[in-house]
Amino acid sequence: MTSAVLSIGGNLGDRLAHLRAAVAMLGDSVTAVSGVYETPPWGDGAQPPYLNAVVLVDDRSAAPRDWLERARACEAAEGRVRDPERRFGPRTLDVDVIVVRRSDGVPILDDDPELTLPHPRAHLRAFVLAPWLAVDPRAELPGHGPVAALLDTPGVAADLAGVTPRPDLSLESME
Ligand code: PH2
Ligand code: MG
Ligand code: MG
Repeated sequence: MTSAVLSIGGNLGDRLAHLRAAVAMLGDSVTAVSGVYETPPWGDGAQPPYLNAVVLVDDRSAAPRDWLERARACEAAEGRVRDPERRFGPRTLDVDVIVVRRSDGVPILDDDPELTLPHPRAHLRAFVLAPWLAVDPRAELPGHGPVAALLDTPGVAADLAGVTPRPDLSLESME
């Protein structure tokens, strides 16, 4: 059994609809969903702003790779097209696996380039850390420490200024 922290984002098409579709596809594994944030694009030239959020998931039958497969299934369902020339280019939906933990809470570490755990750039990304802290005030990034402290590091703190909560947009289920 594993739990995971997933970062979801997108900057093409109906951005909110793509994020909502990801949460819906993750289904019963979802234990918490952050608010939605509008964030400046990071990397790779001019492109539209993103919507970002963080989803916490838990599934007694999921191995670490299953989270990657589910992430890719969500991206494919939302029409994600990968441009091999533009690694950080615009996309309808991106679902990144940030951290995976065993049921006893021990983080799983892996240097596999296909699924590096924890995510190798998460500690640098205010658009991951801010929603994550909002949904879990005690969040820790293995190898880097408390997420609250990471948001205070100079580069991240500067980026945080551009990370804008959008309380008018919600991913909570509308049942
Ligand atoms: N994802 C990227 C590249 N740049 N910028 C923002 N603001 N949010 C993202 O989710 C994002 C990005 C590649 O995964
Ligand atoms: Mg990403
Ligand atoms: Mg990705």
